[in-house]
Amino acid sequence: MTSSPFSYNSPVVSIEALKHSIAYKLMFTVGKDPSVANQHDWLNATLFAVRDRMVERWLRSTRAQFSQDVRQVYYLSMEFLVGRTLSNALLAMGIYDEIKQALDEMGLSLDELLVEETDPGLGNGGLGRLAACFLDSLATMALPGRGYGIRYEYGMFKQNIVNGQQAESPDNWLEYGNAWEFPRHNTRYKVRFGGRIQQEGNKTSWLETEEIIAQAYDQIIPGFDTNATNTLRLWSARASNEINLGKFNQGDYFAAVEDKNHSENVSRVLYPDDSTYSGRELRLRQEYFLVSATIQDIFHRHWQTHHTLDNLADKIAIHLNDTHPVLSIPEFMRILIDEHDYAWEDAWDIVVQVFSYTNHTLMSEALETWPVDMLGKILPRHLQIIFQINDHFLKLLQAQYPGDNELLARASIIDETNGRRVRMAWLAVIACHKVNGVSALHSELMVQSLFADFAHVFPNRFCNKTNGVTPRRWLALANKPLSAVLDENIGQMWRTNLSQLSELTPHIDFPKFIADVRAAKLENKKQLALYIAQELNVVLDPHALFDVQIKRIHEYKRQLLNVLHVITHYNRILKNPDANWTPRVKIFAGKAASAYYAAKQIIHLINDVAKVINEDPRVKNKLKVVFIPNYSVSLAQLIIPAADLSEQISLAGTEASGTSNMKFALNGALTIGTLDGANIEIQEHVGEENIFIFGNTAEQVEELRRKGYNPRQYYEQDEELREVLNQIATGAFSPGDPKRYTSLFDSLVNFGDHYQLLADYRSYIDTQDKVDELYQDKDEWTRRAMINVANMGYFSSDRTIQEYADEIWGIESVKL
Ligand code: B1H
Repeated sequence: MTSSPFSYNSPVVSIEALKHSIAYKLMFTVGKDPSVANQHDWLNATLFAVRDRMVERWLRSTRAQFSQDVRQVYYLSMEFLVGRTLSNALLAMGIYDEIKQALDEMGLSLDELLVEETDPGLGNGGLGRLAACFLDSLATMALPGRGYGIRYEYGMFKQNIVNGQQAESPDNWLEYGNAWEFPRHNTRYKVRFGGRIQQEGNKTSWLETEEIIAQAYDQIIPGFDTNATNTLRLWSARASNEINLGKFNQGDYFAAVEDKNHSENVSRVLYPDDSTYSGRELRLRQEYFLVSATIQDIFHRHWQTHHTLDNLADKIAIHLNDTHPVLSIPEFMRILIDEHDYAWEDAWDIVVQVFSYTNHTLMSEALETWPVDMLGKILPRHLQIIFQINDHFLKLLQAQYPGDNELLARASIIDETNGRRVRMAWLAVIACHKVNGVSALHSELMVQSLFADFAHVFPNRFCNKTNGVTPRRWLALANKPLSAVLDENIGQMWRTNLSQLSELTPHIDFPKFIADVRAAKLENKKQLALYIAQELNVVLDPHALFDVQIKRIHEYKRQLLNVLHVITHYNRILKNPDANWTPRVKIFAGKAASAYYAAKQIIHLINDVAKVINEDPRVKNKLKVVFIPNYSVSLAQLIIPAADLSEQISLAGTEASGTSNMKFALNGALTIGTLDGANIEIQEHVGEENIFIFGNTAEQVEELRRKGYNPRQYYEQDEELREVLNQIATGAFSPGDPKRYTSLFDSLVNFGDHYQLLADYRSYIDTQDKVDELYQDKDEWTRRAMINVANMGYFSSDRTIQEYADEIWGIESVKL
């Protein structure tokens, strides 16, 4: 074995042994004869064979964590968007090429099997994917941590485009089984709802509750090039009585079974909306379901080793991925006080040391607040504890700021301004020793706006942890052509030490390097073009500029601003067809929340515009527009490496961080973006000359709002903009339904243009012109793209996780 500092040690595996275990798994675990096995059977056989090899590492890791009795972090999240597992596991174990060869010799293609794997959609977008990147980094760095979430039976809905519009269908991802999970039939906890409180002296009991069962399903999270692994534990709901025997005996069979269905509903489906908080009772039940099962499990594990809860704060850290699992706090208090007789102060002391919380959004419509009545009905004891926490806090505040009743009303966990509601973010801030934002700008705005009062009360509580992405999935796995070029020039170690990308800098001036990089990009673009030809029947020129905006569809992300550019560009081509246009392909993908009308209109408009432009013979190859349906982690892995231009054009001050911005730059795309979220830090790292920044800053946005923003003024003064908006309003792209977009027009021109598209339009268009110009100089474009890649080391989730480990959780790597 080599031990060069430029490459990883590869394990010694025999191809024959791999072939044998795949064939064995097909027969004895899948239970099929090779002569009748289909692709999916072979995929499962391969998954099982690989999983077996990983189990050994897993058990060893878990044993090491246990025996070294190190402090652990538990990462609680309602979403984990892990993506497909097989390819990642092969990469982590260093047997990708070996399995490929083994399958090859068996007459099978690894590439064909890989795309057979269902991509579990257990998340909405950035927040869920961040959780998955964090698990990957924790495992790779041998940091002791576990993810806890919900095993939704239905993940994010599937998106079809029907007549230009989004149509949703259920994502039954477990239909063909999930070879990667281990059901833990003996790890079950009761989760209780409803009931009443009984007070006897000092003792409070929660009685007459309705019960359901949470059952654990475990997944191995492999670390890259290490024996370290971690666990993702997902909970699935089971009815506590298989069927309601009372009703069954009364002969009401269907009512008995319906009851069972009712309780299992808790883990049935992911809420597919990450921008407006739902307020539904089922969501509250889901959140408590995750929390209750998880906290019981954590206490159980701790008790097994320590036989006391007094040292909890030394041994565990619990992290809340947004407020969704914040009921953990009253649950933790409840167990210590009601079940273990702790005094309030002692329990509270532990809570504050154990818990930490990440805020992911400042937008009021996404902040969780539960009506006091609803919370009291479903979790009466928790509501009581929340009131008590609030009392303690308000007393403290009163002592510190006597007479400031307005402050008291603002900082109270109970919002009395519209009905009585529990502000979950307030609860998190009051109970956690650390609260972080996800980019420098967002963390700064967080203490200036949303948490301004608390920042005075708890000056050391707030901090920033800029997001990152795992280079394993987002470069090594997604972009093999570019990875090969990197390996050839700087060795392989960037996979676990992304800062080493900076060693590319001296290579950037070599024509051979630039040519190799460009060839890699072209290969990726051809792959994507092939997919688009097959799926959408649109033929693309892979030499055109691939301009990509892929993310959830939301007004604040301003896909509509991108559409305004598309139409502007189209108009210009028609006016001057023979000019030297830089051929462009505009690529969109993303899901709209099913009840979000404005977002659905945007999808409709993109498809309407695409149809008109793609069918206009005057445009030819100068401009093409595609909307790729059903965006997912696996589609992102295909699309991002093929991008030349990354659109990160949210209104400044609205996108907390963004993470696709990092993935694109890491894969050699140039960014066009506003000074928002992590774009700002990307600019600082890659240099102003190597990124296309436009539009108002967060401060200017605020100032415009303060002074009274009048979008109509831009409409009236900018002729080109006016033409575009009039075309949309009068049905130029919806001739069969000319009024289709009048309300969209009104929302921009007459009803306030909440996300200030018109204010940024001119600067955006002018910047897009600079993009076109630079793309004409292919070498210079590639040079700048590679300066981006060379400076993306900071945006590895390994860096982010190291900061959490050191500054928030206080955990250290285990020795293996
Ligand atoms: C982000 C969410 C989110 N922010 C509510 N907030 C949800 C809110 O199901 N819900 O109720 C789900 C998700 N997601 C994103 O987090 C930010 O918009 C991104 O800017 C950020 O990069 C990402 C990760 O920090």
